[in-house]
Amino acid sequence: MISFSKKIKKYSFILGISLSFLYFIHSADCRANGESRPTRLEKLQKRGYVRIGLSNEPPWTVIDADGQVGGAGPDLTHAVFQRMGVSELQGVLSTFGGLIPGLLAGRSDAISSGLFIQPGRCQAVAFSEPDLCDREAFLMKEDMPLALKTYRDLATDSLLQVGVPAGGTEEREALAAGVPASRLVPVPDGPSGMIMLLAGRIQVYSLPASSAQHLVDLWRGQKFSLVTVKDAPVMCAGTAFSPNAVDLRDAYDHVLAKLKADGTYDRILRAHGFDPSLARGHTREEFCRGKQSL
Ligand code: 6CS
Repeated sequence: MISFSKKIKKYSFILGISLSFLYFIHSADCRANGESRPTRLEKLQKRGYVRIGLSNEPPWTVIDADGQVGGAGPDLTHAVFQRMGVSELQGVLSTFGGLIPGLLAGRSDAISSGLFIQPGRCQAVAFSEPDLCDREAFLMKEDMPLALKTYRDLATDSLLQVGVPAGGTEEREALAAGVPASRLVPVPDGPSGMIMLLAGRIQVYSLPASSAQHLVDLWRGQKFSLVTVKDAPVMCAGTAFSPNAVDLRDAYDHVLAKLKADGTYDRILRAHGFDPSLARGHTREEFCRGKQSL
């Protein structure tokens, strides 16, 4: 008497064989009558929209009251995909740390949220060529007595609690400069960081300079000081694709280069206060190799 589990094994083996046989027939059939399987880009063109993973961090990304997605990243990515024959862009909102897991789980087709190109991330996703670049900054209450200009300064003062974007680069930079993890406080988003600063929960909030300036402008009733970090390189972001969507990433890079050549790229970046000259002449490879300075 064949045991139940042996039966299961036998039937699932037969099922496996027949499914792969059917797949083989089908793809052979496609190839036989010259039909090739649609590429990812062809699928998006047919579907008519691209799903973009983003977190809420102006001016990199802007989500307005009726959920419309904009900001430097999505506006640039939308312009590229429109040239690729995909007219609509749909935003998939997530925390910063949830962007890559969301992409790998298929909840988005690409990430356009100012995701800095870094060696570790290059192992997980396929980045486009650099698009948005920025320096790092420290935000502090104006009455902060200490002249803090470097991550090194943060390491030497054992009383400082430092806020960093959850899942962001700043945590890596601070740890590399010797700031103990016990003094790093993950911050979910910009407004929370400002509330934590005002409440004295953190004394320094480390984030990209353009994000910091946007928050200072937003909280103009309060006195903050914004310092550009001296010992951190200029960071450049890229639009990120799933590691098995390199064909789509390459098609994207091809059109991005055209937009960098015809003025569209400059116009979109300047509209959001980004300097288009920073990314020029630099490649994803450099940043994936861990380029240190610009
Ligand atoms: O990619 C990063 O890690 C950084 N980029 C942005 C736009 N915000 C979070 C984080 O700082």
